[in-house]
Amino acid sequence: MSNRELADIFEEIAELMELLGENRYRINSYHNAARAVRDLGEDVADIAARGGLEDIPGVGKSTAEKIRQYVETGKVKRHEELRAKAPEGLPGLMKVPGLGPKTVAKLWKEAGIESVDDLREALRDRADELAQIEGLGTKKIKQMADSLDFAAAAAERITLDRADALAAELLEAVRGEEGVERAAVAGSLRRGKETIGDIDLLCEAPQESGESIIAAFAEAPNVRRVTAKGKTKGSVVLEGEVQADLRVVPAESYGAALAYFTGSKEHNVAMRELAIKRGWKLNEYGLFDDDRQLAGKNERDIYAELGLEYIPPELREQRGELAAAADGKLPDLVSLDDIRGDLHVHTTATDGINTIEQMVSAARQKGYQYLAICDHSKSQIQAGGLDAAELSEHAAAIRRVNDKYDDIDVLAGVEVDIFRDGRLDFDEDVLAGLDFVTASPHSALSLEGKDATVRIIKAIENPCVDCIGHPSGRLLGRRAGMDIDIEEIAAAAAEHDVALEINAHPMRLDLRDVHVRAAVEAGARIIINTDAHSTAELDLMNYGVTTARRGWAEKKHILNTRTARQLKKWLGRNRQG
Ligand code: DGT
Ligand code: CA
Ligand code: CA
Ligand code: ZN
Repeated sequence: MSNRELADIFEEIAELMELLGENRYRINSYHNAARAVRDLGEDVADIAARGGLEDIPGVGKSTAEKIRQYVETGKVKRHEELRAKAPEGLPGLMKVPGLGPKTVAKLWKEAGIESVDDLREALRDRADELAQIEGLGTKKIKQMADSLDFAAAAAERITLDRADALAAELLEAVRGEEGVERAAVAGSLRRGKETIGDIDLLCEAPQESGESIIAAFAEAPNVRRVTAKGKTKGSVVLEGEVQADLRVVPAESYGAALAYFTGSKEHNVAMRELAIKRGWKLNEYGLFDDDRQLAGKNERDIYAELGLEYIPPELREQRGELAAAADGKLPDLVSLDDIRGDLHVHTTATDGINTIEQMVSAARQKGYQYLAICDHSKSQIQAGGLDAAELSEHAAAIRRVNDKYDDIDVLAGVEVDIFRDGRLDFDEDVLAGLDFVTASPHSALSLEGKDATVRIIKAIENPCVDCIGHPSGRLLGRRAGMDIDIEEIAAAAAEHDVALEINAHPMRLDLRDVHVRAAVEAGARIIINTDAHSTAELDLMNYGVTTARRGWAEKKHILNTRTARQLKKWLGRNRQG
């Protein structure tokens, strides 16, 4: 039983309702409930036990009742009822990237497709027939086939936040054990890679403690099955079929093992070659000159002995970091402490679950100097996007809140849709009245080649735009997003002095690491935003910072490391008064 599982149930209720053609307003309330539950810092069962369900923002009476059902029975009645009305393979089919409830309804009613397997078969045997269905067509059919492939490839990997939470639980189970000196995450999770295959953990302990530490690891609450249990290594399968390994190593080789199991494999190979060039040997036990250990206890010593600056894990991808470290030219990477504000958050005015006041209060608690409220524009119908009149009212409300506090600048902004042709959802006279304008693509995200790049550049050229939100529009594991030419986009952004967003949400991470690097090299400004739809999501900032670091970004490249004064000066570049 977990918050995440309950959130998935609410999400599926919303999808099934849409599939079955039910009331739109009700459907949105389930999307909101899913988000509210997913973002809670506390277990719903604990909240239910102390009678606090109805105090959760975004949770009303009827949602609270459903949470109680879940806590008591592990099920939600409404969910079971809806499931009974549709073939059991349909929820899975709706989870295929690009297949919303509407398309699935068509496939089901007009082609008898009731599961992912049915669809795969139909795409193989009768694609032409499917293309005849109204609203589908050959292009859409081709996209479906592509996204089935994409989903199959992505299914094995999980998002960073999920891996983080699972790893934290495992480390907690290990850290209290007798003999444990140090314990840490290694592998792709330590490097902050955008998705994680399996979780690699390491702990330092004397050999005789190994067995009991591995036993404690195997008994961690999130472990479902144990696949290997030895004296120095354990392997387990966690909820959601995620695999995790723990290795127990002695003090003298902890640093070497940490370096080795952090990887990447390509980085390791290059490090080992460097050692060989000096007539030495490098492995997971240490750096050796014949039998003499030169380093091994601490990771830093290995880099130092090899004549390298310490290379932060995020850079260990064999993308030039060894050469830079040898020359003493590694970037001074931006860190979470450098961040002074968030410039893309939502509120209850559109699809957020917290009010302006609540978002501002959470930002002040973080010590932020500024916060830009950027709710959706009118074309985002399913998110409750604002029209010009509503936006103007919302901006006034934001400014009233801003006037109450002199320790934070609350900016009245918008996240305006970029249409497929690069035009924006609002005219310049509407946008010019705002303090901050983010323009983002939300639809037509399978746009290919030149069209995608032209679309974004056109938005960059709009004189009202300050920042491009999630420029490719990808959703990890769900859709690949637009194949934008980042060099061209970064050059345009630099020329027009428009910032590019690193959207920190672990499902997005967009700009992605290599895009960040291109933006840094082109001299474009970058802003790291959470796109928070709740106060809890403001905490996702660290994933954006990690992605920035993987793109070699320094503090000076990131606009929201500036003070409020500096930021406002920049915002004045294309605003009067
Ligand atoms: P993942 O799990 O697919 O997200 O990616 P990683 O990087 O965590 O890879 P994983 O779990 O297969 O291995 C963890 C680390 O162990 C990897 O980053 C480097 C090291 N490693 C694994 N296999 C090899 C190898 O064959 N040679 C070398 N030099 N290192 C390896
Ligand atoms: Ca791994
Ligand atoms: Ca591994
Ligand atoms: Zn947004």
